[in-house]
Amino acid sequence: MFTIERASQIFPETLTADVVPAITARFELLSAEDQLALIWYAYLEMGKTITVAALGAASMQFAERTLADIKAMNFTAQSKAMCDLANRSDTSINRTYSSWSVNIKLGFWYTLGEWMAEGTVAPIPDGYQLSGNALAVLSSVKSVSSGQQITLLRNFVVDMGFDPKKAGSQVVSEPVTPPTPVQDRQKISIEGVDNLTVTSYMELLNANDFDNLIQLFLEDGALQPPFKKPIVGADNVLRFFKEDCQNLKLLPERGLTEPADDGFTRIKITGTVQTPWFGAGVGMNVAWRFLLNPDGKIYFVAIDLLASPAELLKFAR
Ligand code: 45D
Repeated sequence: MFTIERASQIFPETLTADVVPAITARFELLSAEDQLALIWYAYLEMGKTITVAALGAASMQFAERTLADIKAMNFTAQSKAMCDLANRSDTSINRTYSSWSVNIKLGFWYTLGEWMAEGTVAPIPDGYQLSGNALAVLSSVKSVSSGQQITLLRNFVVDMGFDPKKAGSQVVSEPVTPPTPVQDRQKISIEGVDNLTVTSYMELLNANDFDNLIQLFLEDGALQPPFKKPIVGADNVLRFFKEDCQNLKLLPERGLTEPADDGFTRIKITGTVQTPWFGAGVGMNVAWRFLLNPDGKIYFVAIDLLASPAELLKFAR
């Protein structure tokens, strides 16, 4: 019998971008001031090559109050509020921040970044000197691929704030957009893989059709996002889809199907994924590792951020 633990070990030759958790861990050791300045410099640097898109107004309404409160403060208080976020101290702004979904957090910082650039919110002090450690982390951030850089920025932001329960039980997230009308959906084809469950997974996720997507999973099935523990159980996976997976663009390219124990099937696909934040500007190289039961239902799928483009073509037999 497969367990989630065993399932997560299919296709062990897949090399993931270990630099991401490694750089994140070094970042978290820096002072709050260094963290904010480092993100600012990294963000400016990236802005030269890729552009961030603001999310729709609908998704920003949840952060509006907090943003207005911060805008009304003087520079000293604004800097303190931002440092508090990085310090994860117990403040009311931090508690509110922690209750937001990833996209609302990113939208909040996106807005603050705009305001810092135009001078309505306290900028990073002119001539701020990063510590030696912070400079080393910044140069590591600059050295990785753009898909890995945006994953780092996302990590840095997600863990700020203060969550009294340590496990954001009630997340405030954007309303779920209606699924793309059936006639406007794009058909997916994957070189080397002809599997209805897998192609439906890609097509339904691209269409934001989460209620049908979840039907592909077993009730006790699991999904493992990059660098995370598996999310177990169809209800939890559905919540994750609705909170964190809107408007993604999955572009699977090729793959391999193999029989596994007990009549199960394992399928590895590689390709790229685009986030609504950066659109076609950044393609993240990923692998999907599926384990399907004998009825073709998803027992397990892991999404890995790949170490390098060479991994896109690696299918060890
Ligand atoms: O502190 O099949 C300032 C799943 C300075 C689902 C700033 C998936 C101060 C299943 C600049 C103001 C989701 C797993 C801060 C597939 C300061 C599935 C601002 C994968 C913070 C394929 C910083 C999807 C800002 C994937 C504004 C892999 C930073 C999705 C903004 C990955 C950073 C999406 C942004 C990623 C980062 C998105 C917008 C990595 C966005 C990253």
